[in-house]
Amino acid sequence: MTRYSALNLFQKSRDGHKGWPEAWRKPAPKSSYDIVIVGGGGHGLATAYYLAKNYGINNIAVLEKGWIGGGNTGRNTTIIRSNYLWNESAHLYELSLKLYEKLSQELNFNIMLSQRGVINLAHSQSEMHEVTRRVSAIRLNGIDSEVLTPDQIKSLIPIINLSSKSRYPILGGSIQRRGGVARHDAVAWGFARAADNLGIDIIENCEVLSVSTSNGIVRSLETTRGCIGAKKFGFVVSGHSSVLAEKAGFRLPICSQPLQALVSEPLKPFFDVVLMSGTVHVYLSQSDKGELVLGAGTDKYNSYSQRGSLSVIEEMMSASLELFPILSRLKVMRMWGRIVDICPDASPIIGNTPLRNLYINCGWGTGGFKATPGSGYVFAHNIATGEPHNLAAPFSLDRFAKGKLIDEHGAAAVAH
Ligand code: FAD
Ligand code: PYC
Repeated sequence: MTRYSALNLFQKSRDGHKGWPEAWRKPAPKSSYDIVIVGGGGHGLATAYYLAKNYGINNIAVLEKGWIGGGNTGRNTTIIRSNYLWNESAHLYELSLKLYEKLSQELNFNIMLSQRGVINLAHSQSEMHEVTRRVSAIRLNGIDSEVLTPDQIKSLIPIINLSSKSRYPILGGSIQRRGGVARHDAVAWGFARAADNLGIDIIENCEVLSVSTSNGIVRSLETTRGCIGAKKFGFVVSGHSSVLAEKAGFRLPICSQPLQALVSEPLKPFFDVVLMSGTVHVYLSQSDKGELVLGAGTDKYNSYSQRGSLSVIEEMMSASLELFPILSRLKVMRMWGRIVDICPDASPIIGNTPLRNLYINCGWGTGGFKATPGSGYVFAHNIATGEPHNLAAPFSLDRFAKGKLIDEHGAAAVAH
């Protein structure tokens, strides 16, 4: 009997809001699986889901040291888009956006996708040239992108400050109208429930402490819930990728830095796009609760602490006031931070590792939420077949040895 049986539904309606069925089981870990995924964020859960759905592999565990989606997945600012410069990235992020467009139906879980448009501002002539070049490159890849004049920006955001006297006057910008936001928790919960329905064991409160290897393969993982073996392993532990890689005996070209965000007190709906400025350095959107959601760049030091420094918040606030003097009396309600893993070219690593049965998916930096379904889709292919998916092949670890970097710092939206 499934947990969504008629009996459950009947009991739920009889009890009103009591007795909700659990969304996924809480199984005890088995001693061995076909595949173990470490990391119960969106990317790890999506990988497990597509492994089961597309490759019929169900004997899988997802090991999560905390709770599902409690990492970067549950702490990001929910922006999704596919307006990347290079062909390799454009195709990967566009796959993800296309999967997002059908994800609520696919998972039967409302991820609250809102394609309200993502605007990037330009504040100088050289930035306008760069915006125009990017828009052309993006369109050549079949992805929607348009140049905006200041008047068009004003009609989309009537409260924006377009004064030519401001320190960084707005000369124009670009928009991806299919970009927007999606509810981050729902993405994790939707994938978790769907993966669980396909028989995957989601094991929370299960931290991987050490990795046992011999003859070039991973044998098992020592965890806080015992020793767990598998034929194949996938590490998807954003923020701690280098820590896990070191336990497995290899190094990653990654810097781990704090990234912060904050929300204001709630306001009536007035801001129905996502806005970014890499020059004054802030991005903002309005949540369904009415809060303004704001963020900026990373703190410029390596750290595993879960908080950032006040100077970043201060700069973020002065940047928002540059764009929106009208918000000067708005109060900040709360702020938070989390660690992001950043590669030298601001692109992810997806693929094989020096250990033959270990695969890694990491380095999404400040921008991996938008990639969640696409990343899981291509990584599942990699683990199931042993070979990278053709869209993920350029993102292999050995690109750093070959010098084939995919520099996407400009598309990262927030500075690394
Ligand atoms: P996570 O959700 O972090 O999952 C990894 C999991 O691994 C964690 O749950 C962690 O607990 C677990 N783990 C770690 N070590 C172990 C271990 N030893 N054993 C077991 N489990 C372990 N991206 C966008 O596209 N748009 C945005 O607007 C955006 N805004 C952001 C704002 C902020 C403030 C931050 C911090 C990030 C933002 N990002 C954004 C980036 C995005 O959140 C991440 O790239 C993405 O969520 C990574 O997903 P994940 O599943 O790989 O990682
Ligand atoms: O990648 O779009 C993005 C993003 C916005 C804020 C943080 N990351």
